[in-house]
Amino acid sequence: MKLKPLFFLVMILFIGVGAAQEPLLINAYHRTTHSLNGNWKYIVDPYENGFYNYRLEAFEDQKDPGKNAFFTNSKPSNKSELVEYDFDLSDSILVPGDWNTQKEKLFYYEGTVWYKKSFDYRKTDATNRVFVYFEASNYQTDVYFNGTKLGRHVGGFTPFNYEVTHLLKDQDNFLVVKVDNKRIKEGVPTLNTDWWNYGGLTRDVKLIETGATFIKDYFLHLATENPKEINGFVQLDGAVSGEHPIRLRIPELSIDTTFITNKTGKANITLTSDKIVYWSLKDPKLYQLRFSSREDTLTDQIGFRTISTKDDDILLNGEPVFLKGISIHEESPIRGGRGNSVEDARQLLSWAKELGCNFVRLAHYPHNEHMVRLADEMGILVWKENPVYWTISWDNPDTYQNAANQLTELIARDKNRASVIIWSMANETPTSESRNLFLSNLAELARSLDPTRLISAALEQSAYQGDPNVRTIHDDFAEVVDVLSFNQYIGWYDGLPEKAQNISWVIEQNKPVLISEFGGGAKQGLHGDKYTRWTEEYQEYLYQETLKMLSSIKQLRGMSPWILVDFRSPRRMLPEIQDGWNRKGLISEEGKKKKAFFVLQDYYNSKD
Ligand code: GCB
Repeated sequence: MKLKPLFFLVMILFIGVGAAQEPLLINAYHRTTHSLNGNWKYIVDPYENGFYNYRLEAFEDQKDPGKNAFFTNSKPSNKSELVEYDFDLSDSILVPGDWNTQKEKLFYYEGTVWYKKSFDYRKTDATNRVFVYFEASNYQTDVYFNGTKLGRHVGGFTPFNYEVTHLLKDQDNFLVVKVDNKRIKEGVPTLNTDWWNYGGLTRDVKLIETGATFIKDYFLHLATENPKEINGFVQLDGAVSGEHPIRLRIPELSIDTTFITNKTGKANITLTSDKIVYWSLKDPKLYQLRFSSREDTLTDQIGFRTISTKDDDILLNGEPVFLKGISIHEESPIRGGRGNSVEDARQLLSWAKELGCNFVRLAHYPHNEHMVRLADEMGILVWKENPVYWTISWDNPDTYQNAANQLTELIARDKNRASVIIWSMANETPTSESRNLFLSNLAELARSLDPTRLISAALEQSAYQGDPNVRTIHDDFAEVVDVLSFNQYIGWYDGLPEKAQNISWVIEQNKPVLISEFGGGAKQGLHGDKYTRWTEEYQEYLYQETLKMLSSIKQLRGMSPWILVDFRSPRRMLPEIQDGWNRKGLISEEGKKKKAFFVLQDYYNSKD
């Protein structure tokens, strides 16, 4: 059955009401926090024995869950009592961190792991509120605090938080978290991906303490029509009825203005200044700013710039820009496994800079906040991507809601980052009526949450009018995007590198073209002639031929070849070459550059 647009509309309206998720506190970076990182106790639970009784009924749905429900974190109260687990006698694991690369026995594990952290915490003021904040947890997360369920979060790469004010004690709190990374067909992503399904509390966990009424959210950006005007809003949470003054100071722009909130605690912002130095690639200017309400103060660093398209140009602050990019997976080049530290981010972005990039495609899911914060500082443009990858369940309303929630959380977190210029809806999704509707609804959602950025998706190319030597983009979603991006693998999955010499392109859309992927595999240190697959020379040749071919596309305004560093993938098991790694990196997982790195570097340097 095909879903009708009306059905999706009803569903979108329903999301606001039905989502269990509490609204996200943005800018966790600059709030008063107490880290819960470090050692946590964990129990591996493949049969979800701590969640279900032997009738497979969830303990949490029972009147009396009993002590064997792991979220109760129980101990036998006398020597005869039967309790079949004990967090405190169990092994420890580090948070943040995936479990796969911390514990050998969990390398291939996909299922439930329970985490437990005990802690004391005294609020600085009795009226304050406290939230537990997770930067990310892959994939489905059930959170319990002092024996009470806080909620369930679905999606592995975006932040979420729950209020614990009324459950918090000065001593002996326990936070129990069930993380399940089983892949499921209706999930986002679905069963099939080309990356490692790292499980666990993969990013920081912290307590955030706020006043009773506090600044939950804000959005500041240049007006698209007038770059001397700063627009946006600020939103309070708490006892918001009545008028609340919120002061915004941006000292370097001599801005010191007070806004008054409406009945919902929101104030719209309009400011003008002649002095704004725009955030740019050469001068990524960030302004220090400070919001203060009666009970709260929050600082941030924000850059101001515009991003738009005109015909086939991408305009940054009104000037055409060519996106010299590279795709990146979120793996730690330092420790291996899921990346999550500021050092991981710095290494990846420094390599991108060395390559000559002014743009990175953070594939195929939202990366950690360090990446965008650093990109802001380093003057690198960023593509952010929702994990709608390959063939997901387009007709399933829950799948849509899940994708919409993840996109909403991503935009909530990153909407104040000047570096972020593109929200990508999806990667290599097969066209169909229900897929087109799904993606169009997502794009509409993104535009309603953030009308200031560009929308794209990594699409697929096909033969033009049946001629395999002429390629085109034939996809209804191409009408929706601002930047026409597509992946192509001529020379790797599609013939040998020199095939590129015979291919021409017909792009019928009057839009800027971005090649979101091309590439081929090479094992670093393996040498041979340019026709021998897996050698550095083959990959080098592929880059040379592909760059020549792409230069003939008149609307070409950027590219993000696949990929900066070799990354783990369970689809890549060829012994002695892949051994569990996708080898299309320009740099090996050990940090060694391959020959093709220098081909792309030369090309990018020549475009200055
Ligand atoms: C693609 C996918 C990417 C894969 C890559 C490959 O088209 O978008 O996720 O890893 O190809 O290496 O085949």
